[in-house]
Amino acid sequence: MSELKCMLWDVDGTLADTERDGHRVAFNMAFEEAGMERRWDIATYGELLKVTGGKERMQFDIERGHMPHIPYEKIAELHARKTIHYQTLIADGLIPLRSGVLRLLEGAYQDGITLGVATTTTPAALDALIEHALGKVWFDRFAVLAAGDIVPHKKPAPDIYNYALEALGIAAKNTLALEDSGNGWLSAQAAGLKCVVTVNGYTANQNFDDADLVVSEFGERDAPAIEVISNKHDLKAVECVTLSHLKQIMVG
Ligand code: XBP
Ligand code: MG
Repeated sequence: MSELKCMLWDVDGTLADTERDGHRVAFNMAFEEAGMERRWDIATYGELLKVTGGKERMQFDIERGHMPHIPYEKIAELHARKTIHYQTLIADGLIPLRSGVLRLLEGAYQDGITLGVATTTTPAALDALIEHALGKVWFDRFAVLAAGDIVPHKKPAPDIYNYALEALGIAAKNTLALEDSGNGWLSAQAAGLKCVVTVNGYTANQNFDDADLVVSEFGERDAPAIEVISNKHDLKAVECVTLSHLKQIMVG
């Protein structure tokens, strides 16, 4: 039985649906700008999401022969341009937060729960989303922003969660992860965290066996009820995910 002291949030797919209309579009803009023919359509990008990290994703596409070979420095350059395009898309307000995200974040913050981010995404991309979708005040409200290349191995390895826990000095048993993908769930699980999964179009058919709660959305009180996909702790009345539900998961 453990108290909920900390929530670590994944970013892409969890805070907002950034992949299909954000990151994917930005990669294609960078490919076009560099005079490359490769484009990642919606279905192809879904396959490529099994590889976490944008640079790693390009490297994978090259290695399987779907993009011409380019040296790693060129991949990093392309990725830097992609990040600039992504920042512009986010600054234009194209990607809203998912339902219930702000409600849960604000409720947890008011309740004194430590909040942090644990993501594979590049810090500059994370900053853009915080500034334009959440609001600048959240730069001070998150106690740790763990992102990108600061750890040797990206999700599904546990490194980014372990990094955030160590930075905060908070035990895994008091921390809940919020994720949207199979790779994210594996990462949180390997770090010893309980985990709530909110699926999306790209992740709905992935494997979340033994996750603590799997839902279609966090949802809102005054909106139609969410779909509960799995409910390990037998929580009652999950019409939307509340802070009370998250606390019950930790003691369950
Ligand atoms: C997100 C990722 C990232 C983004 C693109 O995974 O894998 O690579 O797709 O961001 P998660 P970058 O949500 O599990 O953290 O291009 O900045 O890597
Ligand atoms: Mg994610």
